[in-house]
Amino acid sequence: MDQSGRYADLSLDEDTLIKEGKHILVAYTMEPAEGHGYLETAAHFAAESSTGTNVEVSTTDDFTKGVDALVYEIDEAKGIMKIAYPIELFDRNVIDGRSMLVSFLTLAIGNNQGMGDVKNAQMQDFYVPRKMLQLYDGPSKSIQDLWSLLGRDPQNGGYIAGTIIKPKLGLRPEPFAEAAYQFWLGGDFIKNDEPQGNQVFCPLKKVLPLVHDAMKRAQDETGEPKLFSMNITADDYHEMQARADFGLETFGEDAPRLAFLVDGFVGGPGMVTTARRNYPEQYLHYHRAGHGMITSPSAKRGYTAFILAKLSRLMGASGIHVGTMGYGKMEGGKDDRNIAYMIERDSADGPFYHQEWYGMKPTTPIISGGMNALRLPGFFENLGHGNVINTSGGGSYGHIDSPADGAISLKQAYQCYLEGADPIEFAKEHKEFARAFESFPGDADQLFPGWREKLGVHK
Ligand code: CAP
Ligand code: MG
Repeated sequence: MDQSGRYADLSLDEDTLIKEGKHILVAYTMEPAEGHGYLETAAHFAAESSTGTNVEVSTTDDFTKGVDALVYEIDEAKGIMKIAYPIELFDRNVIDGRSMLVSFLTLAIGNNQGMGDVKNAQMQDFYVPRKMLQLYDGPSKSIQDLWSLLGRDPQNGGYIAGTIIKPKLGLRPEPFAEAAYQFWLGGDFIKNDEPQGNQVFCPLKKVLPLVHDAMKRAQDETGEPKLFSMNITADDYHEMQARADFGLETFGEDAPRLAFLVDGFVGGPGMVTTARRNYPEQYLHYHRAGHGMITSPSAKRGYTAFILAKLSRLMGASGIHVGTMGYGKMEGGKDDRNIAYMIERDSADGPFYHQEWYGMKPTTPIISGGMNALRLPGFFENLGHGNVINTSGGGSYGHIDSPADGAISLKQAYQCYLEGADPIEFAKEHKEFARAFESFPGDADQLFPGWREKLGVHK
């Protein structure tokens, strides 16, 4: 049934829709299934994503039609459709009247992902009007708070050198805490790896006190504050709270420097919001493991990594992994810097929409995945700054001298970028950075051909 007479109005003007501020606008790529017209399929998509189904129903009244989602633009050649969703469609909390991202997802990326007349559809961008933006939590803590906790200029604290306790799983409490101590002798920030929690070989209640002790010893020895991002991911929010409360109790006077990590993609908005609303004093670290199933460039469904990052800021993530923009091991390219700009700035352009954030706190771009000191200068150059958290697991624990030297090499990479120095020349004056060349010879060969001769290193 062609519903374009009801669920499409191509006369609508996007600038007017934005000025009126009564709709969330969404741009999708979409391919209709064989034998289905583009506008007809887009209209059905809008119906299923708002007030309709595949047939007319007798219970529809005029009010219903007033909150229909409407296709307002299509570009069949490019396979793009744009839909205006009246903000009244989105569910509001009974407890405080605020809105919830799960409602946006269940409509804008819900049944429409499995309809027979849609070959594929993927959300590419969305615009949130001011009155809707104010109904989402947004972050309670940001990188400014971390810079402050690290004793730096809270307005311009620069690069935060971090790592992930590696191996990903399999360390028992004592070696786990030792790995943390060794990195903290040179670095700032340690996160649990995304699956690390309360495994039987490394019980949380045994390992966390040892990690805190490692933090205290490292702080005493270096004279520098340290940060730990503790995984509180769990199916049951009671479990999340039990872990978080234990963490705060264990870290005691160091609790302000305890961030909470949630595997937010697999856990969903509910898990993120449990952390955001129950522990607003803690930096909320969003790990996105699993996102590749829909955000990979090879995917044509769901939504992109850009969307995920923008959603996470609305949910209240203090920081989210945004990939390595072609400089690390994960998928991605240089233009992914726009993902960072959208979550860290108060005004930014997405692929289709400009977004003003009206003072909503920024979400820190967290850079992780195959990074090491050699890859960082080019990364910073591409992004245009280093005001990020970088977690280099292999890049720290794979440094041939020590995890601490791995951490120092990361910080030196940032210094090299800030000075605009040639990395080879810089290496001649900075041992730990130079030793990163020997630690990661494959990267060195690829990034800095002839480095051995220039640095006087023989095989
Ligand atoms: C990185 C990492 C992160 C990935 C996730 C890993 O370890 O801990 O989970 O970065 O990807 O398990 O691979 P390494 P993204 O530093 O040793 O690579 O940050 O793109 O979500
Ligand atoms: Mg990991």
